[in-house]
This record gives sequence, C-alpha cells and structure tokens, in this order.
Amino acid sequence: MAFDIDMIKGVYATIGERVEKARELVGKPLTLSEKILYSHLWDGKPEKAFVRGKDYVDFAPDRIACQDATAQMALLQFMQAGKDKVAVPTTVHCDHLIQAKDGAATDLKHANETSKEVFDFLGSVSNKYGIGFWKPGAGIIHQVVLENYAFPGGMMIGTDSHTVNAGGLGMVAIGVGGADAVDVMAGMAWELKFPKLIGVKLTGKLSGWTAPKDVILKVAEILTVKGGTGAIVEYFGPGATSMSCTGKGTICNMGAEIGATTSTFGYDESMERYLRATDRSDVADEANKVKEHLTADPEVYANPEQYFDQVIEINLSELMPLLNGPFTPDLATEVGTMKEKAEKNDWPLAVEWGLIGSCTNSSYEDLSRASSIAQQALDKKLKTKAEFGINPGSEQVRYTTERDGILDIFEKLDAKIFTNACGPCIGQWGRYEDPKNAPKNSIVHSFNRNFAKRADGNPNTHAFVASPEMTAAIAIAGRLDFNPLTDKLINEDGEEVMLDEPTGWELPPKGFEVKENGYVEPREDGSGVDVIVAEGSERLQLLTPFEPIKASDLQGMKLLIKAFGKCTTDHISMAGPWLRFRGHLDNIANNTLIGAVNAFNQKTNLVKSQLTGEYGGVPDTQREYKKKGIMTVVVGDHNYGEGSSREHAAMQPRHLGVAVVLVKSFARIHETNLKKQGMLALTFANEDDYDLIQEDDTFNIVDAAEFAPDKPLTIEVVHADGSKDTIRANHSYNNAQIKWFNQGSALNLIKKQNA
Ligand code: MIC
Ligand code: SF4
Repeated sequence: MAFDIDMIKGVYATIGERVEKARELVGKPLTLSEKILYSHLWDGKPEKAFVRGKDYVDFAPDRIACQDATAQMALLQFMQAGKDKVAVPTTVHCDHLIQAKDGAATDLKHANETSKEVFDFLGSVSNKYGIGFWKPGAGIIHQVVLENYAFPGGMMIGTDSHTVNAGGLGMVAIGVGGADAVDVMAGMAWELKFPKLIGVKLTGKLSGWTAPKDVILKVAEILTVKGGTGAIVEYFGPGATSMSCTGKGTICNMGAEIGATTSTFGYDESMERYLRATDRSDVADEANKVKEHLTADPEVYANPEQYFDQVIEINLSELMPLLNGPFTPDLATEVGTMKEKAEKNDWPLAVEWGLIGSCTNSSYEDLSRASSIAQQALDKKLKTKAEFGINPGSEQVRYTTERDGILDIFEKLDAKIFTNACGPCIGQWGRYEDPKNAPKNSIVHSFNRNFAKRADGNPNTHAFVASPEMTAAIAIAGRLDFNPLTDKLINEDGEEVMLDEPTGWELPPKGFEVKENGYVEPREDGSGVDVIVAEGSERLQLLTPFEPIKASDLQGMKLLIKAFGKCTTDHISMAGPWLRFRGHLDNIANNTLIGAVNAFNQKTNLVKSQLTGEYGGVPDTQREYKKKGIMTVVVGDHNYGEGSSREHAAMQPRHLGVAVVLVKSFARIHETNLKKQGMLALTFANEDDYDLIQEDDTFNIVDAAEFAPDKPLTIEVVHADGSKDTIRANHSYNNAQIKWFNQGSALNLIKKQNA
C-alpha cells in the first residue's frame, strides 16, 4: 500500500487519452496543471471544460499523507466512517511532536516517552486500516514524501499545508483539512474549486549566493500572503529546468505562504535524476514514456499570457539573496539593504540563532551547500557568532550527510543536530524556560513561516527567512545586515576575510544510504488490530458528532471576538506546547483564539462577556455562552485562517459553540474546514461593514432558513443602544456543502450514507 508502482502505471496508462479529450474540450493547448487536474477527475474521462475559479469539481487523488499533529483528528474521524481499510494509498508521518532541545538522541527518546500514547494510537490505527506508518525520527512528512512517494503527473492531498512541496517532483499536491482526507480515505471523491492558474517564467540561471529559496521569497514579495489564493502556480522556463528537484520542492513548499492551492513544475531531467537517486528508476522509466503529458503543451510556455490568468517573470541572473520577515513571510529585504531598514524598524541587528531545516530546506543539497559555508568558518578561523541548529529532513538525508562528513562540519561549529523532524519550525523548541518574558532578539532560519511566537513562543523574537547558505553566513557573522557578497569578517587572528560563494552537491556523489528508514508496513488484514484510546486520557478523546446548527440558533447570537489584523491558524489554534492536545478536542479548545488580537482593546485573549460585562479569556468567555445555549460570531479581517491546514482551528470554535465566522476574506483550507464542520463561513459583501461591528453586538441572520447557493445572507446587527445595521454577507457554499451544514458536519453525512 505504501509505494505503489502499479498505481503509477495506472495513472500513466490513461493520462494520454484524458489529456487529449481535455484539450479538445478546452479548445486550446493545455498547461501542466490542467493536464494533471483533467486526468484526475472522479468520473474518469473529462466530459466538459471547467470554469477556473468558479466550478466545483470532484477529483480522485492518487495518495494521501498525514502528519502526527493532524492525523490524530483525521483518523479519529475516519474511525467513525465505518470502513475496514483506506481506499487510497495513505501514510502517516510522526514529525511534529518531537521537541528540539538537547540534540537528536535525547530529544527523540524524550518524545517517544512523552507522546507514547499518541504514537501508539497512530501506529495501531495505521496498522488496522492499511496505512503506511513512518515512526518518530524517520523524517519530516514532505521530505519523506518527496523521497518515496511523489511522482510526476500525480495528484495527492495531505493534511498539512506544505503538502504542496511535492510539486517539486511535478505533482499537483494539495494541503487539506483532515475531514477532506477522510472523504478520500473512505473511497469518496475530493472536491475542489477548479483553480485559477498563475504562470511564473524563470529566465536566466541561479548563481553565486542566490538559491531556489530566493525565488519563492521574491514571489512572496510580489504576490503577498494572499496573492496566490485559489490558484495553482506553474513554474517554467530555462531557469526552472536548470534547478535541482529538491530546489523546486523548496519553491513549491513556500507556495503555501502565498495562499496558493499548490505549485508545480513540468517533468525534466532534474526530476529524473532525483527519481533514480532515490531508488525509483522504475518510476523514471515509466514517466519517460509519457513525458509529453507531464509538462505543458509547447504553445503554452511560448505564449504564457494566453493560457494563464496571470504571468510573472523573474530573471534568476538578476535575483539577489533575500531575507523575508519579521512576522510575515512576504516582507522581503535584499541583502545589502538590511541595515537601513532594520534600524528604521528597530529590528535587532544581532542574530542569536541560525536554524537550517524544516520541510522547506532540509535536503542533501541544502545541507551540503550550507556546510560549504560552515567549512569556511573553520578554514578561515572565524568564530561563529550565533548558535546553529540543524534538522535533517529525513533519516536518509541524515545518514547520508553524516556518512559524507557534512554533519561533522556543523558539529565542529558546535551546532546542535536535532531530530529529523519539524522541531523549532513548529514551536517545538526548548529555547526558553519562560518564553513570554524572553528578550527581544533576531534569528534567521531556512523555514517557511515566521509568524510571531512561531519558533520559540517569544513574541519578541524577530524571525527572518532565508536560504540555508545565507542562514549559515548570517549565523557565522551574527549580524542581520551581513552581506557576504561585499562584507569582510575579522577572524581569530585579527585578519579580514571574506566568505566565498557556496558550493555543493545536488545529489550525493556516492548515492543515498540509510540503515533503518523508520517505515512500518501495515498488516494486510488489520481486522484483528485493536486501537487503544485510554479512558480519561488527556491526549486523546473519541469524537462525539456535532449537532446541526438550526436557523433558530442563528438568532440572538453574541459577538465573541472581533479579531484585528492578521489572524492565522497559529492565532486561532496555537501550536508549540498545545500540539500535545491535538487528539483531544475539549482540551485543545482551551487555546481557541487566544492569539487573536481583540479589535476593541488591541489585547490578546481578553474579550468582553455580554453575559456579565466583564473581560475574560476567549475560551472561558465562550464556554459561558455555551452553557447558556447562546451561539456566537467571530469577526475577522482579510485572509482569515491563513497558514496551517489544522482543522482544529474550525473544530474548536465549533465544539465551543461558535456558529458563524464573518470576515473580509478567508484562506482556502480554513474556509473549507469551517464548512466541513458544519459552520457558517461568511464574508462581508461590503468590506467596510467590518467597521460597523461593535463590542456588545447581537446578530440575527434573518433569512437563515433560506440558506442556498449563490444567495447572500442578510444579517441584522443589533447594537447595545438598540440601533441596528443590516448587512449582507456572501458565502461560497454549493448544494453539497449546504448538506454538510444541515447535517451538522460532512462526517455526519458520510456516516449516514454508509449506514
Ligand atoms: C505548520 O507548518 O503550520 C504545520 C504545523 O505543519 C501545519 C499543520 C498543523 O497545524 O499541524 C500546516 O502547515 O498545515
Ligand atoms: Fe513541519 Fe514546519 Fe514543515 Fe509544518 S512547515 S510540516 S511544522 S517543518
């Protein structure tokens, strides 16, 4: 069930006829994205052309991947679906629940002790339902998927927003909430609005200090954190083919940071090299046979404006290394211009840590290039100013980089080699005893996200995102404004030295090697496997179905919080220490929206209760409303729910009795998650109406009983002085999704259908 060459052959067997049919229906040459989408329709051969950005389409993904922090909720839901086995090859990867503190050996042992219950649960559910299980320490989900499962022209979904990483190997790979994955595991179609298409033409060639990471940091600057919403980004041009496969993975990975549905590249020699190096020559041979379907038709890249909804061109030869941050991944600064900007904004110039790793940049090539900089610190007698932390992407990468002396170079610089896992990227970093009162500082990392508090829980940490090689250089210099292209450093002998350009290996010259990759194959027949959830566990809780929200519940609702500014899933359901409750809905609900800024007092986790007039924490206040049977409304700004795929950000408010989330705009995955859990996800028809919402407001959805596709809802907002505003709210529910709402959740509907 894990790696399945027959499944891949099956996809390639029909791709030709399906692409041809689609080309005929669309009436023009096709992009790669369209070829993959049209060859993965639930009904098989395409029968009509779809309207981009409008039509909801049923797809049949080839695979599913889940990570430990989201798999718990996904599998708890799947267990209710009444199936014996997953319908599509699925894997679970244990990578989020491992803290980075003292180094891999101690940290992994600690995680295996503290999260034993959860790993045992995931292992046994996997074994029971035919799911491949990657043990803690095996690696980060997206690196493991790239090394083992991704294949050109395939379609996969994963319960993690960075599933998109597999675009580096020519897939359409999309991050979803657990409930979406459950549909596909249960043998049903997966629904997605047919995406718009953004083409990115890469001319020139990367050289010197510029890396694939800088391409996506640049794209993030151009498109911003919401510019990719509802679109697939397709990269092409000479700059694309000259890049490594894992470099392409980096670019696709951070497509999540611009809100893109996914990103992809056409099949090329770099992908073939990577497939062969990772022991998948059979896949490369099969892909070569259908090559022309694994990239766009030639007309498309020759005249991209005619085929994409938007085209961006980047000349790699002119691109400069970038540092994006702090607090948002789209705020780009070119090296060499950092000093003025940092001083103006009061960003600390001294850098305390350089972290290399995460699913974005933890390949063999990444570590090898960064180590070429680290080696120079040794050779040129430079004392590194910041501390180094390294997370290899997988056990295969770790083993091979250790064998090749790469890790040793970092160790000579006193680097901490953490477990092959997410670690600091998701707040699993034992940096401080008391992060809340920790000092202002800067760090630089090769990760993807840098929202406040994300890495270390300290709101005063200014995190900047850069390529692994720049991260290494900046960590050595210990200064944010260090420009390796022009600046000199003083070594231990008092001499001025410069760092030479990074060099490295795309793939290990002696091949990849690994002793124990950490994979556990499930039983063929899992019927005898027991899944254990201890009674009274604080980590795991079986789910009780949500009651449908009725039209009458949508009258007299109170405002819970009007969130101000950026409200990501980290604000709605924080990670870090809270990851431990990802399998226990009631316990994790105690972090609901505690990171969101209250628009009325600019404070976090302090909202007014309309029951008592007192201010209190968001979860406590909400629990009081729930006790009284009063439903509530959450109001938010643009791109609400940006970031993670975690459906906890929808399930927790739902569990506590929030009925409506009313915002200026949503991030795609979060909007779907709200719908799946049977809530109302609404957007202001007139954005300025956000300003009308006051602290003591009561909401009545006057036409709630007429909830129907393409029909806005009317909300009466009653203010404390009795005055009223009537506003219109849009929604994007189709008929099927309205059924989820009427049943209380999508899962309730599946259960009913399977009963
Ligand atoms: C993240 O990078 O924020 C995460 C943690 O990987 C999430 C998933 C989660 O919240 O578990 C994601 O990106 O989807
Ligand atoms: Fe893990 Fe970070 Fe990648 Fe999310 S972004 S999967 S937390 S490494």
